[in-house]
Amino acid sequence: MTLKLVIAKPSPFARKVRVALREKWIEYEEVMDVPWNPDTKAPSLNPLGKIPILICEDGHTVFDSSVIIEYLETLGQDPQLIPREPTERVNVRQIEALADGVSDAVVLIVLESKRRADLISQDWLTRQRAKVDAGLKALSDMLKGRTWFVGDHITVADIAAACALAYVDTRIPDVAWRTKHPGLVAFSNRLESRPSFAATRPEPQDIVPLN
Ligand SMILES: N[C@@H](CCC(=O)N[C@@H](CS)C(=O)NCC(=O)O)C(=O)O
Repeated sequence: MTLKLVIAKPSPFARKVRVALREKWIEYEEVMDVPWNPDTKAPSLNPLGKIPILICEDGHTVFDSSVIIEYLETLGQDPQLIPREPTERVNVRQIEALADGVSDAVVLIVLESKRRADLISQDWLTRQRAKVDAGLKALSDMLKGRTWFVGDHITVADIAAACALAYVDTRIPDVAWRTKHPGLVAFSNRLESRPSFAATRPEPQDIVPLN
């Protein structure tokens, strides 16, 4: 039995893990699930009902993209995506949290936009949009035009940031991050040209409207 990863095609969190598995050349099987649909399997595997979820060879499940990637690190396959050195580790984790926060804000914008027109809160959309703008500016400032966020090879910081950028493009393409942050453009182009990213491009998916 191989590892199974429960994913949705647009999910930036699932993409982080899909890229990590590919970068490490770990074989796995993808299981599609739409966590917003009534027939979703996610709640039976993760009490939070969220994907991605890793189903390990002995059947136990690991959820939350950060924890899954931490688990993948224990399998001993290079490249090491989370540094062992404590200061570098905290830096990588901080950038990952920032990038994931941008993706979280985009998810909230998508969900709010799908509500019945008279229920949509413009204040809420503005609040989440401000997080996207501030998060992308902070990522740009932290990258400082370098090739990698931390150290001299790919880490989960780079993976999470590139996944967040592509997710912004997929869901809220009017965010003008390319004109504001040229350093992030070069970074995103470089990452997206890697086979692990090229094979996992986000594909938009219809969501059942929530009220
Ligand atoms: N912190 C989680 C976030 C995962 C997440 O928000 N997944 C979304 C899809 S992009 C989901 O499954 N949402 C379903 C729900 O909230 O009910 C991670 O990094 O894995």
